Amino acid sequence: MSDTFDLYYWPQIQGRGEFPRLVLEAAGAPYRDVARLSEAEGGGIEAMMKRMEEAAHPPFAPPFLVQDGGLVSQAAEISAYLGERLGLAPETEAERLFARSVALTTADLVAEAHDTHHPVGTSLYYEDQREEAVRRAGEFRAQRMPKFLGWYERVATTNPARSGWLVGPAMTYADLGLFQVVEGLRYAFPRRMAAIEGRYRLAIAIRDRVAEHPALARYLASPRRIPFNEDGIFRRYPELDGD
Ligand SMILES: N[C@@H](CCC(=O)N[C@@H](CS)C(=O)NCC(=O)O)C(=O)O
Repeated sequence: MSDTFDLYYWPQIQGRGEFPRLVLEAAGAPYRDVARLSEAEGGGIEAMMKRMEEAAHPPFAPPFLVQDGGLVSQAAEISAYLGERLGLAPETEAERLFARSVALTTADLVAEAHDTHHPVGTSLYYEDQREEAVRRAGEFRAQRMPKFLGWYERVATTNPARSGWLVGPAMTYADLGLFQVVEGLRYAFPRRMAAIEGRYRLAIAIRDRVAEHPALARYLASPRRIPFNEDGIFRRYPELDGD
């Protein structure tokens, strides 16, 4: 089996591709970020679309991963697939199942964060749904952010391994997902996060420990880490933030 992974995702944003990318980076795995390569290198967006069209198991949308001709799609499933093969998943079956549940819940949070700026339709411009976005973001800040962050806090608190990580005794892809959503929420809702994140000490401590992981610290300081921007999932629109 080839140990090189081909990750396919939109080249201008962190988006959902960042979840599997963090697993590859943390593990130090050899991978190609195919849509970010030049056409001469066999990359680019057209190469990504072609790969999707030709797939026997077609993904609905990027991100997807190709290894040895096999294709895995859905950010949470790719993260679990990689984590379980690259030493970033727990060992027991019960913990492996729960780590997947955590990653899927993180995907739910990502979808809700996206819908704060696109509550009416993904295909419409933000400017054409700003009013609804303000209302949706208000509910997200008041109800959903505390509910999701409080749940991560509870998961870390009740982890029987008492490791300070979300699942089992060591850092897993589930913790990398928590890191990414904390970073995203801090970017998109800086005022709200400043007001509430002190309530989630264990969850924020996980974010900090992930950021200090040597391979990830190198990655985060590198040009491979695309800055957050207003084309991605987590967008900074001041009118959507508040205490
Ligand atoms: N549930 C999927 C969602 C994939 C998805 O929505 N990808 C976005 C980019 S982040 C996309 O390209 N969507 C195109 C579309 O929905 O038509 C996942 O978590 O991977």
